[in-house]
Amino acid sequence: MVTVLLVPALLAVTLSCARTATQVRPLLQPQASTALEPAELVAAADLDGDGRDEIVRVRHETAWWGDQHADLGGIPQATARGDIDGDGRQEALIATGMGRGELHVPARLWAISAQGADLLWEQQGERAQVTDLHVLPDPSGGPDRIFLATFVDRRMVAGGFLKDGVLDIQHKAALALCMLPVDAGLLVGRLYGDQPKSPGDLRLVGETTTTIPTLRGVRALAAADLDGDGLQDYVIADGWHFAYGQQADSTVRIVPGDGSPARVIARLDDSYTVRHLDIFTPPDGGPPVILATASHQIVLLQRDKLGWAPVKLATATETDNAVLVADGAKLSVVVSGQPARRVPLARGTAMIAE
Ligand SMILES: [Ca+2]
Ligand SMILES: [Ca+2]
Repeated sequence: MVTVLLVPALLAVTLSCARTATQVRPLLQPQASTALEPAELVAAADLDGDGRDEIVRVRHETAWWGDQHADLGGIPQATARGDIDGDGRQEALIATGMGRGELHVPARLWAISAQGADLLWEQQGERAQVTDLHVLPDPSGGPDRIFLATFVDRRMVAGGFLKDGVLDIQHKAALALCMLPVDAGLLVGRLYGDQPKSPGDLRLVGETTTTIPTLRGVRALAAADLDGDGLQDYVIADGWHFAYGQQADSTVRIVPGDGSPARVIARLDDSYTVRHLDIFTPPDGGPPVILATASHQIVLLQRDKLGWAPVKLATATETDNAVLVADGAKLSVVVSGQPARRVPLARGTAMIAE
């Protein structure tokens, strides 16, 4: 930068670029956080359809929202949101199962609505653990569809769409903790390969099965059209290692839908993995943004002029989760914990290219 300031020709170029770069938008920046009541998991959805998200918090296996509460009977494991019954109001989905102090409960999926908590699905088994949960639009225009991945024994994970309380299994694979239906088929991310402690991988299961190169095992998946070219791009959290405390690389990678080379957009050095990825479009417009829940921090990834800029929103523990909360055009991220925290997001001064 010093060199640029000393060379008038380069300075002129820089200023000219600044003048012509009208398609810029300030990055979302975290504001001072506020403490909320303690929660082991937080969920959010616009339960009454007024354009403002309601927050659901789970503590001691009980969900609390508005003036209601419900006993979930298990440790919260995953959350997602969508209008699963097509009534124009969202439901907050919460998966529960086994965990510390709870070894003999079934895996369950709950739908929290303005009316109450509905049990959508339940499965007994030696490992009651929902490993992945997505709510996806129905291509035929019906209500949003639920895709869920769950252990069916100690090692095998099955994933499928939930229909009338029954899991319509699409795929099974050992330690495939994440599965995501995409336009081209089903993305299946394995933590480990076929041999004990061997690296996991990512496969696209369609009419044929292809392997998408990753750095070892995969822990989280998301997909969206990030660059507006009409093609789905994949976002992948990889780098898992069996000696994760020492050897893991907590990387976030984009596989562009146009076939151009995959690239790492973030490497989170203080975390050993990214456990969850969410992609959202800010209510005031602009390109999609990625919310990454890592083992030790919550990070927002946004496109800037040079690539992707990571912004740390909060520290986190290995069991915390984070959800985006919209209140009209006002955005915040709510992070579980003791206490839970709300981190408002506001447009700052750094520029983001559109
Ligand atoms: Ca609402
Ligand atoms: Ca609904």
